[in-house]
Amino acid sequence: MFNLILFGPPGSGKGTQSDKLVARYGLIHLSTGNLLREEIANQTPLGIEAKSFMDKGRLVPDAVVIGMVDAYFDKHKGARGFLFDGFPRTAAQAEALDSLLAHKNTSIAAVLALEVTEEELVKRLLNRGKTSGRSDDTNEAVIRNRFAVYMQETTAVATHYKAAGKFEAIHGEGTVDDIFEAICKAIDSKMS
Ligand code: B4P
Repeated sequence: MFNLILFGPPGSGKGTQSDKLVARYGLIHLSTGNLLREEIANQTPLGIEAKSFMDKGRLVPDAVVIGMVDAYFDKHKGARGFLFDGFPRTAAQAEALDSLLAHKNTSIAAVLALEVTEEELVKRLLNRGKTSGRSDDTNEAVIRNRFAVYMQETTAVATHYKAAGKFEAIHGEGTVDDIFEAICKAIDSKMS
C-alpha cells in the first residue's frame, strides 16, 4: 500500500489537489472535511454535533473523527493506498492513524505540506464562501479562528512526521497545475 498525507492550513488547496491526485494514482481519497459535511447534509447525530464545532472554526472532537476514519477503512478493505486530506489534524489523530495503519501492516509513506501565506488563504476562502454555501467560509473572524486552531493544534502533526523523517514542504502558491506537478514529482520520488 502507498499512503500519503496532504497537509496544510485551511484553504491551502488540499481538496483541490486531492481530486487530481486520486485520478492519477488510483488512491482512495479520505477527506474528513467531506465526510463531516456529508454527515451534516444527512442530518445524522454525528453531523449535528460536528456542525456546532465547524461553524465556529473549531476542530471536531478527536474521538468522533477517529471513529469515522475507522469506519471508512472498513468500507475500503481492498484499497491499494489512501490519500489523507485534512486528516490528521491533531497529535492524537496522528497517533491513532499510525496505529490503525500498523494493524494493516502498512504505514504513511510521506506527508506533503502545502505552504501558502495567510493573506492568500483568507482571500481564497472568502472567495469560495461566495459560492460554496459553507458557513465556515463566509465570516472572516471564523476563518481567522481556523488559522489560530491550525497553529495551536495542527502544527503538532507536522512535528510528529518531521521526527519520523516523512515530512516535505511544497510551495502552494501559483497555478493549480504547477502545484500538482510539484506534488507528483515528490510522490514519484517516494514511489520509486
Ligand atoms: P476541510 O474540509 O479539510 O477543508 P479546508 O481546510 O477548508 O480546505 P482545503 O485545504 O481542502 O482547501 P481547498 O482545496 O478547498 O476542513 C473544514 C472543517 O472541517 C475544519 O475547519 C474542521 O472544523 C473540520 N474538520 C475537517 N477535518 C477534521 C479533522 N481531521 N479533525 C477535526 N475537525 C476536522 O481550496 C480552498 C479554495 O482555494 C478553493 O476555493 C479553491 O478553488 C482555491 N484554490 C485552490 N488552489 C488554488 C490555487 N493554486 N490558486 C488559487 N486558488 C486556489
